[in-house]
Amino acid sequence: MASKKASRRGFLKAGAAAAAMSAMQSAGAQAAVPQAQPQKSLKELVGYGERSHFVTSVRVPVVERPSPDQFGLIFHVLTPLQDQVGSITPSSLHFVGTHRGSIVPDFDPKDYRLMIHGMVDRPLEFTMDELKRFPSVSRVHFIECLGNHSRPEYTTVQQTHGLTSSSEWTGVPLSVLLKEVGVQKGAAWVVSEGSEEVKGAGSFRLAKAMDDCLVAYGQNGEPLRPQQGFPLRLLVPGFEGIYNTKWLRRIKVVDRYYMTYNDYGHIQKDEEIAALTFQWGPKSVITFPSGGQQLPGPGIYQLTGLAWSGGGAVRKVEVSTDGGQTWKEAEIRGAVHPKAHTRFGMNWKWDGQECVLQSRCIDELGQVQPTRAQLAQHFKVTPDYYKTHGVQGSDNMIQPWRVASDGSVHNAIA
Ligand SMILES: Nc1nc2c(c(=O)[nH]1)N[C@H]1C(S)=C(S)[C@@H](COP(=O)(O)O)O[C@H]1N2
Ligand SMILES: [Mo]
Repeated sequence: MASKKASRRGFLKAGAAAAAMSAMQSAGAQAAVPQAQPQKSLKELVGYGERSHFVTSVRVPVVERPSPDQFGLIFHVLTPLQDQVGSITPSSLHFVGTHRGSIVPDFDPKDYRLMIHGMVDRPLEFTMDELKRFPSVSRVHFIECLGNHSRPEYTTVQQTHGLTSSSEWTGVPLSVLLKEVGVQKGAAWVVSEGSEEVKGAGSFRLAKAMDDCLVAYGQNGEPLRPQQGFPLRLLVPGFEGIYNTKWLRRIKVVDRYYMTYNDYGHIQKDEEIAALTFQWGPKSVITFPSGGQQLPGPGIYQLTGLAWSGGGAVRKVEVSTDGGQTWKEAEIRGAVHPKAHTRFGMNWKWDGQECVLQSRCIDELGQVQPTRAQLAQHFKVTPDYYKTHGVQGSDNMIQPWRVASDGSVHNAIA
């Protein structure tokens, strides 16, 4: 290994060379022999590709409830954040928010209609083809379910944070469609409704609808996946997941807040907590090293993770490797989009001692991701409160990971 005086570049080179050496030794220094992939149907693979069978990363159900359950229904399933590279979630690994007992509907886009009505001059129904005659926009945004709570008993980042994913969504700005129908004076809220049995309806302010919402038919370069709302969903960027109505069939412009199915289990008496369930605060998590992973030994690693905020773009991410005593700015490694997962990373040398790793996101509004202790102080509870209670509002608290001296990594929420 290089001396202390060596440049960082030289040091990294030496580290990489040592790592390559040990990898070769353990492989018996034999070159891999290329082998044909087992293929299910060559014809199918010509039409639509498949990942390598060596890649096995999968979604898993939340700890609390199996999916599918005994009735064949899907509850929440979690994105494998620990395996992801870059900042876009592959569509097939996008988390799935529960549809509360409904099956995923199977709509023929030819028969599909979106209706916009209520306090408008010209109530209109749009076919999919008509929607595609409006200029499209493509934007990268995260979706995150309010159920994304970290708990001491969760062991992996998939369990603590897997109810968030980020995609490039393509569609028509809702503001364009609202101008088309002509919003009347006195209108202040919109109600959006889905098409499955429980409808997944929700209300939010007209100001948000006119700002950055999208009526989306595309996801990562192709039509939405059925589990994400094929053929049409609403994107309410930065807001709690529940507002992103899937299988969107109706938007009603109204003059007041409408109680909807979304209020079930979400309505809050405390105004401050209620406000916290609209827009996500700044949030981040280290995905490597994270809970359940194993470091082979001391040396240089790429510490990496994702940061995002409902308040806009990520301005910077800071990382602490000493339990929060000191913080260092991480590198942003990839594109920065407002209200989207943003990849960060840093070169990190693990000396083999037990340590606690944490990241914190600072967004373009200057909002700083809080620790559990800070949140407890704010809500006037002891930090122990969160051992047995959920977080008030949405959970954007800093996630600590403890690296034990044997290289194993653990959830350090205490
Ligand atoms: N129609 C409909 N839309 C819905 C829901 C629903 O049950 N029905 N669930 C919501 C919830 S709670 C979340 S978190 C997001 C999840 O989006 P995803 O499944 O595409 O990840 O969808 C929202 N949209
Ligand atoms: Mo959700």
